Amino acid sequence: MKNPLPALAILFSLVLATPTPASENPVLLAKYDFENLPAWVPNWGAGFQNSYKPATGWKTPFKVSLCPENPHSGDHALRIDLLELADGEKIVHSPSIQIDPPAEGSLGRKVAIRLFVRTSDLEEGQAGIRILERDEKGASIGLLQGEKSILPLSDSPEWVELNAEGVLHSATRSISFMVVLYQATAPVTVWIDDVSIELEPGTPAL
Ligand SMILES: [Ca+2]
Repeated sequence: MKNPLPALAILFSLVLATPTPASENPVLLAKYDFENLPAWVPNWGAGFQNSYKPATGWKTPFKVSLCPENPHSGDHALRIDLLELADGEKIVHSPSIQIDPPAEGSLGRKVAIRLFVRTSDLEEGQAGIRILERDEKGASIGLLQGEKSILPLSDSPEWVELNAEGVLHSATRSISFMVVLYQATAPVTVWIDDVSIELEPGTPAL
C-alpha cells in the first residue's frame, strides 16, 4: 500500500458514522392518533361474550366510532359507547403489534404505554387498559404484568394522560392494546386518543 492515509481516513469515518445500537433507545412500536382513517377504523376489533368482530361491527351492547367532538389531537378520537346493561367484559383492541425477538441474551424488555383518555359516566375502576401478549404462533401467553387492567380508568370529562410500563415475557412476539369495560350500568362513554407504545431495551445478560 503506497499511502495508508486514505484507507485510515475511510476507516475512521466508518467508525464515526456507526449509529448507536438501536437496542439502546426505545423503539416506537405503534402510534394511534385516529386521524385520516376510514369510518370503519380498519384492523381494530372488539369482543364480548366470546364473540369477536371488527370494532365498528358492533351495534349492541356497545359501539365504536371515530368521534370529531373534542378530540385530544387533530380531528378525531376513538369513541366507545356502552349503550345498555351488559354483564361481562367488553373489549376493544388494536391491531396486532409485532415484537422482534430479543437480542441474544437480552433480559427484561419493557413496553411503555402512553395514551390520553376522557370518559362520561364511568364508575371508578369499571374500565381499564390491558396489554395481551402472544407467542410466535399467535397463542395467548398472558396479560402484561399479569394485570387485567395495567391502567385502571377513572371518570374524567377532561383529557388525562396515562402512562404505564411492564416487562414482556421473553417468548412474546406480538401484543394487542385493549380497552376493557367491566361496567354493567349504561350509558358509559370512553374516548381515547394519541396512544403510543414503545419497546425499551432489555438488560444484556452477564
Ligand atoms: Ca386524534
